[in-house]
Amino acid sequence: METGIDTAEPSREDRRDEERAGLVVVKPMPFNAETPQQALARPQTPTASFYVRSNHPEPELPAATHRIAVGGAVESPFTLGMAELSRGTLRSLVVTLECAGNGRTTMAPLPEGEPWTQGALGTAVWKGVPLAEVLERARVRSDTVEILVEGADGQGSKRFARSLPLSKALHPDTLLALEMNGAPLTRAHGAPVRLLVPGWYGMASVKWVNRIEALTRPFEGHYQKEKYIYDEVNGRAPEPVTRMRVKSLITSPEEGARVAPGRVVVQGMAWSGERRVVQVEVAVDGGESWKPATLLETPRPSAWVRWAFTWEDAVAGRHTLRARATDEAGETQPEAAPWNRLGYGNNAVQVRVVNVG
Ligand SMILES: Nc1nc2c(c(=O)[nH]1)N[C@H]1C(S)=C(S)[C@@H](COP(=O)(O)O)O[C@H]1N2
Ligand SMILES: [Mo]
Repeated sequence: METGIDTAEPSREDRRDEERAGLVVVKPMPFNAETPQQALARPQTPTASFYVRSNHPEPELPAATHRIAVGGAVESPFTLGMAELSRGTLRSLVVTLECAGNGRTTMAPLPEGEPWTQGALGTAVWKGVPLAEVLERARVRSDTVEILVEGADGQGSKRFARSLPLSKALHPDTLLALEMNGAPLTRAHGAPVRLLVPGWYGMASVKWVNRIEALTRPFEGHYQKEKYIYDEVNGRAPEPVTRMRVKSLITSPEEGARVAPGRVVVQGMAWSGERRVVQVEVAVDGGESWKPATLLETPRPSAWVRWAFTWEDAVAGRHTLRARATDEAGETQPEAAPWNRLGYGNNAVQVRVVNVG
């Protein structure tokens, strides 16, 4: 029977459209999109809903033939295929990734850059081989200070490349990741291999890894020195953007939601770079009446923790809810994050408006 329905296998482009259907598009080309609010309420962000931040069009690297060149200040340079890499020591980690520009749109005056609201954020299970294992095989020379990891996207001086201090590169949790949420990486998230730097803002987790190089001098490329720096903050010298600042998010009730009077359960997430979150507090309406929320799981480093708070006697009308996280180093979210020219690291307490009644 002729149904008019196309039963052919979806084309690669159709599949890409599907992959992107769950996202809030910020820019179609290069593709940049936020995780939708509802997906942020889940303990792990489904890959199809996980934000995408790409500075250039996405390269397409065939897993079967792609090789990473490992060289620079090493005794034994080599190239590494994906099958060989996957025979290394595989580790799985739950890691929260947040773009350094997340929350930029609520900084004033509005900085330049992609207009991220609060959805350049997600948590996934990542599987890969420690970068340290690859560096060990290359035998990094003793005068090495940084490890450069280069992507396959962007041209010339705008090729996406970032360096890590040797200590962070050698950390056992710093992975060359091949999988996300139990499946091979999708093209948008860096297939066939990306770096994963737990606890650091997303820019460190270089997608589409092409080349790894041991450096005897600090890297000064565009994405190291001109972007991803805290620039023009009260006349201080620029500082590199590294670890994710302590932050929290209310996931329920959703923005603008209407809820019944009485008991309202407020829920959300909280995270802080490589550190554990130790406390989340909630304030109903303005002022300083912060009350402790309950952490719903044992906090782990580098991943968000879910929390809940019971708002006992919500009365009809419009109310504001705020959440504020504190980490094991005693750092707490500020009311306003330090303004900087490129609008990075906005971990200010957020205001959620809800209607009761
Ligand atoms: N090669 C390459 N890697 C990259 C980027 C990029 O533009 N090119 N963007 C970085 C930034 S700024 C972020 S926030 C994360 C986003 O990862 P995702 O798209 O998988 O969410 O990738 C990082 N890795
Ligand atoms: Mo980012």
